[in-house]
Amino acid sequence: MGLVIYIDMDYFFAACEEKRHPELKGRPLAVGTSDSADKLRGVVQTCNYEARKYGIRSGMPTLKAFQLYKDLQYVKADDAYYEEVSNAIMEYLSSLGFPLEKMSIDEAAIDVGDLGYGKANELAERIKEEIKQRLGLPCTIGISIGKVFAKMACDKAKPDGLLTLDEVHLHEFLKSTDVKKLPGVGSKSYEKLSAMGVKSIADIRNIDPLRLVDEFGSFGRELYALAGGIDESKVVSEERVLSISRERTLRGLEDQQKEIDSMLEVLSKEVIAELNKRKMEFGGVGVKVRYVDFSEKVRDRSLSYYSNSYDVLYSNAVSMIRELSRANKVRKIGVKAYRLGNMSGQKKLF
Ligand code: DCP
Ligand code: CA
Ligand code: CA
Repeated sequence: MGLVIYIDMDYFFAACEEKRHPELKGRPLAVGTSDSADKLRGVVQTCNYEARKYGIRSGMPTLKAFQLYKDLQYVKADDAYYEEVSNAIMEYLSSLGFPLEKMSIDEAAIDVGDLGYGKANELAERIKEEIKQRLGLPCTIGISIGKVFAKMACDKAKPDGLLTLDEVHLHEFLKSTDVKKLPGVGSKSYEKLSAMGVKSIADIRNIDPLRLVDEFGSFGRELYALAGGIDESKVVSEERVLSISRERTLRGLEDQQKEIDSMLEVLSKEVIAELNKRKMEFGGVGVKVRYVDFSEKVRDRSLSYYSNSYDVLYSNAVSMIRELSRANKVRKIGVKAYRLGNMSGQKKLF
């Protein structure tokens, strides 16, 4: 079974804002759902660690956050921007060449196989460094035998940390960690487990596994395994790639059509590069346009042949996107190659 390296970005939305507005750094900052003008109505989506010192947390009404710290800096969330940063992180991680599973907008697990703890630790240090250098963002990394323990190691090492739970440390960790830290143990399960005398994760081993299954169903079996240091959660990578797409936000230049055309060239080149890397061809082209009011339109077109040509991708994409971008002001465009086939496999077929 392969080791898992688990990466979770630190205070993600707020870190993205600090990156593009460095003047926000160093003082409490929250990112929330509502406009700055109407900021007392919304909810805090996240905040930097300076704000956490005052007890501010994700999910808290913004009003409460301002009560906790009246000079709080506040920014409205910009989902499109965080998505782009997320894509850049995932692209970098997948370029490492290991199976990768994206777990959420700001976290991913990679399976480094039989690399061993020493090498995995070195790789994790490099990943932290590269994400900081290339993207200007801090992250925390956990390493262990499965996704659950690797994520828990990551949680424990936050922020800007790195923690490896190898066999030796894992047992100590299970003995000293409160059972409510286990992913999946909510307040109900926690009450039940407490009533059974369970405090640490390792304490679960004192309970008859049949009783655990009675109480918790198949989750009971998993609890028993985890408590014994067995984590079978594996990285599930997107093995069957259904499409390859790239998208980007426009800068909003005067001549929108010109900007769209040149951005489409760049995006098409990126898609072709990704196809070539995977030795794949496409039999369909799609485009997506997001307008300034956040509405979206898509178009796609199946081809009567398979191709890996940039010209085929670009010319189809550009004609569809012109049609969509004539009338409205565009904020973001995307291009997609689909009906993918393996180049060697295709030749065998025909
Ligand atoms: N998020 C949200 N609403 C929530 C929780 C999170 O919109 N109630 C968003 C904002 C977060 C992002 O998801 O930046 C990632 O969530 P995390 O739980 O990973 O938290 P952070 O990355 O913000 O902080 P950290 O991981 O350092 O604790
Ligand atoms: Ca995070
Ligand atoms: Ca996360």
